[in-house]
Formats: sequence, C-alpha cells, structure tokens
Amino acid sequence: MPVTIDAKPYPYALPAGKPCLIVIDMQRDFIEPGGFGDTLGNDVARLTTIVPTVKKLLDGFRRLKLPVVHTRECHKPDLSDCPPGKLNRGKGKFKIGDAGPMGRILIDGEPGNALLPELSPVPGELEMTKPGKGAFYGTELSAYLQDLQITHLIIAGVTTEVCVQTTMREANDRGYECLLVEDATESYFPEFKQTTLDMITAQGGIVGWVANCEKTLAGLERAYGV
Ligand code: TIU
Repeated sequence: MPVTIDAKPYPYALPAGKPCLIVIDMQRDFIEPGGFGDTLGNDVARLTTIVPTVKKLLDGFRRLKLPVVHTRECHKPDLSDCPPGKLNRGKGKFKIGDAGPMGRILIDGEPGNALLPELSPVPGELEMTKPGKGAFYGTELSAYLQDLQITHLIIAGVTTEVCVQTTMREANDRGYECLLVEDATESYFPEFKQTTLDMITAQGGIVGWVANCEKTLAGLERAYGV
C-alpha cells in the first residue's frame, strides 16, 4: 500500500520514487509594491502571508532530500519572448519592460524579478525562468522531470488562479499527479483562490489534489523520512 497525504478529494498516494516541489513565481514582482502585480492594480500585501508556509515546505523537502524547482515569470531584455498580446494587455502605470521602482518590469535579471531572499534556492535546486503563465510552456521543466523520473508534483506559489492553476493543468495533461498546498498558495482575490481549489478537486479531482502544508509534510515524512 502506498503512503498517502490526507488530501481532498481523497488521499493522495505518494510514489515509490521522489515527488518534486514546484514553487511558482515567489518573486518580488508579484509580492512587493512597485512590481508587476502592483502595476496591474492589485493589493500585493495579501501574497506575503504565505511566505512562512512556503519556507516550511521548502525546509521539509530539503530535510528529506527531495527535489525542488523554483520558477520566475519573466522575459528577455529585448522582449523577443513576450507576445504582443501579453505586452499590450492592461492599463497599468507600467507595462512589461518599462522601468519601474524595482527595475524593468518582469525582465530577467532585474531586481524586481528576483525570488524573495528568504525563499532563495539552495545548491542542487533548479531556478528556472518561464515566459508564460504555465511552468511547462517554453521551459526545460519537462526534460528536467523526465531525467529524474518524476511522476508526482507538489505545487506552491502565486497566484493560485493564474500561474499555479495554469501549471497544474499543463502538468495534468502531461500525466503528472499534482497536489496543491493550499496554505502555500495565494491570490490577489480570495474568492478566486477558493474557487480554484474547488475547481481542482471537483469531479473526483479533475485537476488534482489539495492539502495543507502540515498534512503534506506529515505524509512526506511518513513516506521518505528515515
Ligand atoms: N496577475 C496574476 O495574478 N499573476 C500573474 O501574472 N502571474 C503569476 O501568477 N505568476
């Protein structure tokens, strides 16, 4: 019998191999004032509440020597990887590529594009840039996971209904079994977060599973602890 995580809509069976943690876009652009999220008109303060929980999850994966991937949504300085529809969308003060208070908005290498320092990767973890909302589009993620023979993804990060949900759906279509850690993800819109959790777990887990950090770590400890 596989070890399970106590999850909704029913227990999430952990694999004999290792699951991988994917931390989506915990970058200053979305979480601090003056970045892309702020420029889109959002109250970014809501997103800081999950930082300690994401850290706890990272600490658990590190303790158990399980793989971790961090993503950053960003574009090349010449914007050649940003489609016009994305570039021109919105009516904020700044557009992607404009000079904002934390450097050019959503551009790789700018101060605002860095991951929050308290959630920085440690050696051995993959930090990956992504030009889209999903973590599979235009990235090395598929090849990386295949190399490690990973079949199960534990997902955290922001925002729940945009990059997190898109990544889960992309992963689902590629055959991965996904669990979203509900207190390690957040949205600018509380109702969108709740609705996304409901969508994921509806219809017998049409997109995947949802569990809190404590239950996730307890299951991982049972399965992979020594
Ligand atoms: N705007 C919003 O909610 N999210 C994004 O633009 N990107 C991510 O979710 N990372």
